[in-house]
Amino acid sequence: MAKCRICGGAVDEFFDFGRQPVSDSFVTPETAGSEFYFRLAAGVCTNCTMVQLLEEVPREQMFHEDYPYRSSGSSVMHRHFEAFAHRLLETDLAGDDPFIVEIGSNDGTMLKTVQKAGVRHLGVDPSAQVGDFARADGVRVRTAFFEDATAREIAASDGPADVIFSANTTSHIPYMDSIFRGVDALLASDGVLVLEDRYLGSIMEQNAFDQIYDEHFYLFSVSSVRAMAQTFGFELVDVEPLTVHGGSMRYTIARPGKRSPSTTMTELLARERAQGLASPQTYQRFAAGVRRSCGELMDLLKDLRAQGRTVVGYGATAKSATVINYCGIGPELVPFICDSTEAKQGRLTPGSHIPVRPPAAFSEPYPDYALLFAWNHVEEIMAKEQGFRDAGGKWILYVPEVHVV
Ligand code: DWN
Ligand code: SAH
Ligand code: ZN
Repeated sequence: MAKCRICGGAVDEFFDFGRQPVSDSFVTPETAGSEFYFRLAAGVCTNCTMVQLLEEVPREQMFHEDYPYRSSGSSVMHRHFEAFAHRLLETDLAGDDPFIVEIGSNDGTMLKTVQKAGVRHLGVDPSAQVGDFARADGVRVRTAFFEDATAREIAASDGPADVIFSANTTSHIPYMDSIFRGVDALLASDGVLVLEDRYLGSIMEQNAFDQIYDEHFYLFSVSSVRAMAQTFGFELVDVEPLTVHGGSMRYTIARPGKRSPSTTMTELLARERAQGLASPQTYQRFAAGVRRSCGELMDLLKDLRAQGRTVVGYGATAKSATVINYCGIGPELVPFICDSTEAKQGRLTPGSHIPVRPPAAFSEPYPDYALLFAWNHVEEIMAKEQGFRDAGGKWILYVPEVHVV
């Protein structure tokens, strides 16, 4: 039985997707086949309930000069981060000479608002290309992996941070022991660490099995984050459910006794017990759901091909690598995927090598069906592509189950 990366407890494996490629390695025809593969399998810790991968992908294989994902690719996420930055500016960043550090600052979408307010900030992100976009916007970024040593250097050069913020990043980092040692070195004594990430409760509810991929080493819950904070000498003091990314959770963590815990946490812990996030049956049901969704999706795609219908993919997401490669979707079923990210256009998806094309390709001409891989942005995308529906087009979704709208 594998050991939990957080507490050393026994990890109970509940699904094995087999050998899968790194999800954001969009290749060229020349580099196709060079993707890094690993065994993608997920388990739940029988002690601290942390859901985690059974195999770690070397971080340099995932996050590097050419990492393509940009937070600003979604206007909903843009507004989401702007709103939270404003909230911080009115609360934890309202003191004298405040300082915020963001772990996983990406293209600066969140820190841009802080920068405009003239507040001291520093983004930390190892992906150089996206960091260049942040710097072009005047955001201060250090191209590095945040960990113990990096944090100590920042503490020495810039002093303590009132806020350390991290969205959809700490779930990508197996070495959370080093992260929390770094937070301890960098965070002011009454400072807060604010994490937000896709929420395990929503993933289980929606059978969103594509959220399991190389970058998502952990899938956080209130219960597992509370245990993680405690393990590393901190205290979870507040939680806030969020609707973004198909259902996320914002966690506020402080040094023990520094902030009074909110009642929301007690309610959500009770809800997680009722949902069975610590019971093996929940993960067995999830595993059955994965097999069902993949079978139904492949049947639908093959039927549509047999009928001579055209199907294209919409949103070359990292999570689509799990759906496409585990279910066996190839260019013969989905000839291309359109995506607004320039760094992905003209490339091929990892493993299945489906071409990625610019958004204009979607309406030249519209297909009969669009398979929505970016289902977590469904409202934003369907509103943007109303013309597709007006032309009689239909959307295929596979979360929470396979259905056509
Ligand atoms: O956790 C992560 C999240 C924050 O972002 C990272 N591990 C990597 C990445 O995951 P993802 O690629 O699954 O994220 P998204 O936000 O679901 O990706 C959406 C994709 O769809 C992007 O490539 C942009 C594209 N897109 C588009 O073509 N048209 C997105 C929108 C909103 C659109 O209108
Ligand atoms: N926070 C953004 C980006 C999330 S994508 C958002 O929520 O949209 C994950 C980001 O984490 C990538 O930009 C990746 O380069 C970064 N990352 C991965 N490991 C990291 C580490 N140890 N320290 C800082 N950033 C890291
Ligand atoms: Zn554990």
